[in-house]
Amino acid sequence: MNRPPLYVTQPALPDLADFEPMLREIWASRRLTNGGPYHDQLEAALAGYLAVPQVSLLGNGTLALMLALKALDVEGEVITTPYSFVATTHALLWSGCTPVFADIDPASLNLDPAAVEAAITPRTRAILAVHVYGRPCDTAGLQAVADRHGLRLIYDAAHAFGVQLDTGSLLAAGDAAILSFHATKVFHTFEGGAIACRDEALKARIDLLRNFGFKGETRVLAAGINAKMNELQAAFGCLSLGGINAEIEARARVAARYDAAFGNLPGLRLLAPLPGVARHNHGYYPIFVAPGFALGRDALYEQLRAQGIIARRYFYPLISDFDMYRSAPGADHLPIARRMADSVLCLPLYGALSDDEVSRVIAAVTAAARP
Ligand code: T4K
Repeated sequence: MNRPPLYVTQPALPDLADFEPMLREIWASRRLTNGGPYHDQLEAALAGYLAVPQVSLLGNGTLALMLALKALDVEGEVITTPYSFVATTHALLWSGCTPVFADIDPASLNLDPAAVEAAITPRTRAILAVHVYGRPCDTAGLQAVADRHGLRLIYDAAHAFGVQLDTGSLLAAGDAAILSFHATKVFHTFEGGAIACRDEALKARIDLLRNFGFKGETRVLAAGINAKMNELQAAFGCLSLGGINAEIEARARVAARYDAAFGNLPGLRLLAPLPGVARHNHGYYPIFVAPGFALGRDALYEQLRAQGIIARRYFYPLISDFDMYRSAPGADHLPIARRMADSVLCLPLYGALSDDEVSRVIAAVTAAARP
């Protein structure tokens, strides 16, 4: 029987019929980009939904990282995590900064504040932390390190759309948090991104930088770039925001079935929920293949692939293991990050995954666990 492949994710799509009137409106108005009505509507809607004071829409998450660094005038050394998508570190190079790697905490898989503090030098200017898989960093611990040493604190929250702490939005932590609205994310606009922050003046600077640095028609105040989101993407975002809670709930149901099926499989480690999280977004479902499992991680990856289950090794290799980053400060001693990267496998997780498809993934992983 030829079954269609199951990918690690699939973008949620609203009914095309609901998008058509929006397209007609855009056609009729000929307002395609440069801060049109859908752009402004989405910016306001996201500030409300995400419960953050300021949101600036951008072309993608990578540009958001670059603009956050630029808007906060970050130069010099920036301490960051090796356990992320390569865009996190690339943004530092594009911004003329020097990445310095520090190890992660084994429970959160995010930067360990003690390791960050140990990596500080007189040239350190900022911390770029990632809420990997939408799991919150130790925001209080990182803020304390940043405050003690006068550093900027930027969060790559590409995975953390809609994550709420008991104390409020995770995106309110630090000087700024960046989001990705790429097609593979819980909330997407095909491509897209944003910066969330608390400071109105910082938002004004980001808004200037995303449009070439223009202030009005005749003045350019900074070496800005083109990082704008267009009206098609923004209209799509306005529409799909209406379905986001249902998408997250559907993902939560899939994750709960995986939890129940894999919780006691020998040699498989799942991530324990972190304290203080009021709402998770279920963007990813990582499992960690330990020595007690019947197969090694790569053998499991191949075996699932042969059955049309296209799991992904997010995040392997470590960023610090790519040739271009191998000699970066800190790259040679990251034992916890290395252990996680060598054992991780992200299973298919998205709202449209059917019960039968979830059963198919569970059956395949469970069968592989038998020696
Ligand atoms: N910071 C972090 C922590 C990030 O994870 C990312 C991006 C960024 C920053 C940068 O944000 P952006 O500049 O991208 O906005 C994907 C995404 O391209 C990337 O956005 C994401 N992180 C990263 C974790 O994953 P790939 O190369 O693994 O994607 P790809 O094309 O192999 O897609 C994975 C699966 O998703 C496919 O097998 C099928 C499915 N898919 C994908 C696309 C693009 C679809 O069904 N439809 C689609 O249109 O990088």
